[in-house]
Order: sequence, then C-alpha cells, then structure tokens
Amino acid sequence: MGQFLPMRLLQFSTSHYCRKARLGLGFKQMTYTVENLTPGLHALKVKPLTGLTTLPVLLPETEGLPQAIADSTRILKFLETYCPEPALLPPEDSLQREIWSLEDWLDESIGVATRFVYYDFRAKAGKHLDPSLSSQVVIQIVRRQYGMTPARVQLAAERLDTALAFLEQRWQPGVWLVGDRFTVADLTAAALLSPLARIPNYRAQYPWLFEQIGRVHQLCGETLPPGLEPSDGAHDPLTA
Ligand SMILES: N[C@@H](CCC(=O)N[C@@H](CS)C(=O)NCC(=O)O)C(=O)O
Repeated sequence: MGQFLPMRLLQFSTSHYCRKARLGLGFKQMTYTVENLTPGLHALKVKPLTGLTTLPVLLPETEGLPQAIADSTRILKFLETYCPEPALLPPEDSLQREIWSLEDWLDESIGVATRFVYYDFRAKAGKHLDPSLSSQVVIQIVRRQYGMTPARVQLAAERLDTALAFLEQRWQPGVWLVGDRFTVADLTAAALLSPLARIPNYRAQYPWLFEQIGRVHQLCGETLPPGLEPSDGAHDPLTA
C-alpha cells in the first residue's frame, strides 16, 4: 500500500546521493514529489533549512515530523523509523551494525570516488555524451569545486577497484551484501556506483555490478540510471 503523504524531496536530478534517497522512498512506496534545484542557487534555499548545502533534503511537510531532513543516510534512517514495512534492515542488532558500517563506507568513500571517476570521464573520453558548452562548463565547475586533480582521480579509481573486488565476492544474483535479504547496504551500493554505468571500461569489467544495480532499481520501482535504460542499449555497443 502507498503512503499518501505529501513529502517533498529537494534534489539535483543527476546526483547519485539523491538517487539513493529516491530508492529509499520508492522501496517504502512513499508518495512524494521532487523539486529539482539549480546547482549554486540551491544553497540559498537549503542552507537556511538544514545548515548544510548538500542535497538530498527531504521535507516531510507533516505536522509533528521534522521540517527538513538533510543527508541521504539520515533520510534512510527516518524512513525506516517512520515506515518500518517493508523493512530495509534485518531485526538483528549485529547485522544492523554491519549494514550501517558498510553504508558509511559506501557513502563517505565510494560515492565520492565514483563522483571523481565519473566527472573525469565526462570531461575526457566521455565528452561525446554531451559535448554542449553548457554541460562542459558545469562539468568543469564540479571538477574545480571538488578539487578533482589527475592525482586524486587516480586515487579514486584505485579505491573503486579495491571496493569492486570486495563487492564481487558477495554481491551476486540472489545474494545480498549482509544477511539474507535486501537492505540499506544494497540500496546504497546500487545508488552510489550507478554513475559507472556510463563508463565502457566498468561495463565491460564488472557486468555483475550493473545486473545488481538493475535489480535494486526494479525492487525500488525507480527508473534505471543513464546507461542502463532500455533505450540506451540500442546505442551502446556493450549491451547490443
Ligand atoms: N553524504 C551526503 C552527500 C551529499 C552530496 O555530496 N551531495 C552533493 C550532490 S551529489 C551536493 O549537494 N553538492 C553541493 C554542495 O556541496 O553544495 C549525503 O549522503 O547526502
């Protein structure tokens, strides 16, 4: 059953952290609207609400609930408390601790590494995906904002290789990251690694990753990320 509450998600439409929040909302079958903010100008709206400048931010817009919840991790914790079923966590405390540790690693380290590798690709070999001046200007601004020097991009790529070697051992069809069911850990991995779907090297080297990302999106009723949408297949030699 859907939850007919008018929650609002403030987001950047292309952000993988915002995708993570949408996957959580989708899994819980919440009714919500999204408001896409413009990078840069977003801070004027978001900072007075949360004291932070990052998106996603969830506005429950219901009396008795917090006015604004900043950060995708807090959004998932809020959803799990507010709407316990279907559950995103198993009942065992020890498994929950493992899940939140994995979630924190994926969120703080791997999501950032993905961002570095993705924007580096979009500025170089993947420039053809959108060579327009406006897109390339945005990409350059993001690269400068996050200090994406070649040395730091290289470190990020190495961090991703280590992470994917670890995930490959335990994230295969029918097998979830922790315990025997889909949890916050799977949702977070799917969202924060999803930008790699645009990068041919990753598509060729880690086919299991994109199958798993697709499964998680299906489970959460969320549109597939760019690179995995059915319409992309016709133009993508790797999936043809
Ligand atoms: N750990 C945060 C990270 C969110 C984050 O980095 N969001 C980026 C977009 S992908 C952002 O809002 N950047 C704009 C800014 O920092 O002003 C979360 O999980 O919500």
